[in-house]
Amino acid sequence: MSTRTLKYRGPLAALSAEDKRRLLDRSGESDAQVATRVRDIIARVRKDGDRALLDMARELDRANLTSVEVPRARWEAALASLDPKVRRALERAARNIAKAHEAQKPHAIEVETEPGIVVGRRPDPLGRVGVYAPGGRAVYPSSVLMGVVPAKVAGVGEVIVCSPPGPDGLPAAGVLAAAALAGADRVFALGGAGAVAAMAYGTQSVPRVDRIVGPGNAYVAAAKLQVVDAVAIDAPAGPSEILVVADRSVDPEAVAREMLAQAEHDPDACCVTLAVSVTVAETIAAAVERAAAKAQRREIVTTALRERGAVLSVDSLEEAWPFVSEFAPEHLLIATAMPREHLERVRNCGTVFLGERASVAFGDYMTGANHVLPTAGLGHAYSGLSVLDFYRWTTYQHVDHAAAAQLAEDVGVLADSEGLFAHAEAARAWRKP
Ligand code: HSO
Ligand code: ZN
Repeated sequence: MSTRTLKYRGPLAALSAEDKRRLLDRSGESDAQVATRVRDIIARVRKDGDRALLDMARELDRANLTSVEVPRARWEAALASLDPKVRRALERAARNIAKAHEAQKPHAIEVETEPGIVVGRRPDPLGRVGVYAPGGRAVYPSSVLMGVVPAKVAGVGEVIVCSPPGPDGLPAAGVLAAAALAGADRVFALGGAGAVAAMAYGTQSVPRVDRIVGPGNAYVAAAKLQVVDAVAIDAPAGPSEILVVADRSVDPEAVAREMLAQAEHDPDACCVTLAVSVTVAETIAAAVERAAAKAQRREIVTTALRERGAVLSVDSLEEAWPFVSEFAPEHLLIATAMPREHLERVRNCGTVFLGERASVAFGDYMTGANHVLPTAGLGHAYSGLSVLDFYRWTTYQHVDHAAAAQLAEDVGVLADSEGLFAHAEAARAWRKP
């Protein structure tokens, strides 16, 4: 059996500084050519609107569209003809996502900072949100649910879905069905940077949105970063990642299954296991190699493992936790005897799975947690998609008569010190109650 599938094997402590840096750095080169092409596409959409979108559908998707909007009857038909087993499972997933995200809803707050001074903050659902759903290799109806359901739970006024058309002029049937099931309001057959530009700036038929969410390819990611002057975006999400921390209680085959599950997403996926003791690591590495050789998506899996796959040993769990927080994986699986005990030790992970039974696949589809998560180590700064992404906040303040008189002089002093005399005047006018 080949032992060459995994890029890194051996003790974590023995990794060279260069190898460790390579393992931690999943940022991918920012491609100047992609950025330039995206800039052109955005300019074209801003200038020519629908005309540009229809031309690009022909050029890039080989789709001859007369309109970019997909009539509701089409997506409802896609849902009606969905395999009933798949439909029931999607409905179950949607219910759990709704339940989990309902519980995350924010509340308005009011606080009296001094007697008579009240400061409040109220969450308002966004007016309109755009959910992007990729085509090609990553046609994931489950990801449509992860964007649309939380937006609807938040009370967003209108949720639109954009997904690239195939040659028949329609997005993938599963994406259409999921959009219908999740309660999307409008669907557009639009892909790539053009879709992002249309949602950010609006065209004759695509309404501009307040926030764009959902994963996409390099063009979509680059486009999102170029439209932040007009619209909010979600955390940048790239190729899938998993970090497994395993002790000797774990079934090596279970760890191998988890490594493969994320590896099959993308040849650029990053799958790493830290195992306590050299022997456990060796057993897991062998299980991963065996499973990879038999994987249905073997090309993708073996490329991912060959480029970035690692099974490394640590002497103790204590040695693992600092690496976990530094690595900041999209998914952390704590496959140890007492997983919950370690939760407090970890930071920066997109989402954490507690115990070998908590397969990442459960979270990817069904637990109700969101699977749109920060990757490439960005978990140190960003969180996964949640209901909170679908609000903006209004703050307000109220000052009663006595409090105004109390504030006047100190505010006047600060305003004078900044040379803002009209501010001082506005404050001091209330000196007398
Ligand atoms: N694991 C992916 C999400 C997904 N899995 C969709 C299955 N379908 C996020 O990295
Ligand atoms: Zn997945």
